[in-house]
Amino acid sequence: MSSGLYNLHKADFDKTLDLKKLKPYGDTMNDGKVQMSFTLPVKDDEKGIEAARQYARKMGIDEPNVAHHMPLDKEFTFYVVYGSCVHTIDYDDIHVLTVESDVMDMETVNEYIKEHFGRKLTFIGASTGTDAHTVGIDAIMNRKGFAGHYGLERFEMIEAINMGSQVLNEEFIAKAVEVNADVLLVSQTVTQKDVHIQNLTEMIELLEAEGLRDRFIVICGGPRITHELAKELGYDAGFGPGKFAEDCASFAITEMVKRGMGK
Ligand code: B12
Repeated sequence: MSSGLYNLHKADFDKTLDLKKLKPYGDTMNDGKVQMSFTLPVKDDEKGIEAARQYARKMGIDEPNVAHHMPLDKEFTFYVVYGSCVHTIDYDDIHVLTVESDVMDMETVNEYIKEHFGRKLTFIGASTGTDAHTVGIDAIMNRKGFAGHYGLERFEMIEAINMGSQVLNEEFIAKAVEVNADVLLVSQTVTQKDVHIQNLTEMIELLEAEGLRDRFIVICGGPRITHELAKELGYDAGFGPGKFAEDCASFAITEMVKRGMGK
């Protein structure tokens, strides 16, 4: 164990930590140490290294040290910079909107559905719009699942329909109606030019226009999706990295019961 980590366990730990002025921890409390990487569109030479240092200083990094630099091309260089960040944040003033349902495991989800619905529930999912990324929605839906968490296809009481990627919102909604889905799962990975916001918004607008919004539980997910963003855009919930089939299924079925959609 490094001496810094050892210090964490010493009795004076709480005296030096001020959550109102939270800073990164590197080796000692409040040292603000961070390591970051970025690319500058310049040659890999001494001038480029100085540019990286100056840029880091402007970002609030004190005594920046260019720990690594590597040319990506003639005119592009990758830098790893290490230093102490001067900025602090008030941790006590942070309020995050999170999904508030208890997470059940696969067996408990199945039992809950049997008890409250007495039938299989249909979950339909897709990566919509122009988004070609499938790994996120597959992680939630594919039988084998992701990172040791089984996907919805494996849940005995869930009929999981995965439409894949680049599915138009109209096509997705039409299929949801055709199969009489209970839960809609939308995945968005690409966020360039806020394309995910436009696409997610269009989905809700189409559902509303067709008078279908209240018929389904509508959930979105992806690397940059937070529950707060999802709620803002009119979704029932949003899930990001580190969330799995059981998180999303637990939310959907308890929410359906809350809304009187059970038997
Ligand atoms: C693999 C990959 C690809 C593959 C995709 C193959 C496939 N079949 O999916 C290919 C090579 C095709 C690809 C293409 C492109 N890609 Co790409 N890709 C990646 C990469 C390396 C990994 C993404 C991934 O699979 N993550 C693993 C999954 C499991 O994580 P996840 O999606 O976050 O899912 C988890 C949660 O978010 C959540 N979740 C996700 N969806 C849902 C849905 C619901 C309902 C729920 C409940 C939860 C949930 O659950 C999952 C498990 O916890 C990332 C970089 C990276 N390292 O992340 C870039 C990345 C996503 N790609 C990127 C880009 C830009 C593209 C292209 C536009 C590149 C180009 N110019 O052509 C194209 C896309 C074209 C298009 N029309 O979409 C950018 C996106 C930048 C941005 N913010 O918009 C990234 C971040 C790379 C980068 N640093 O620039 N890509």
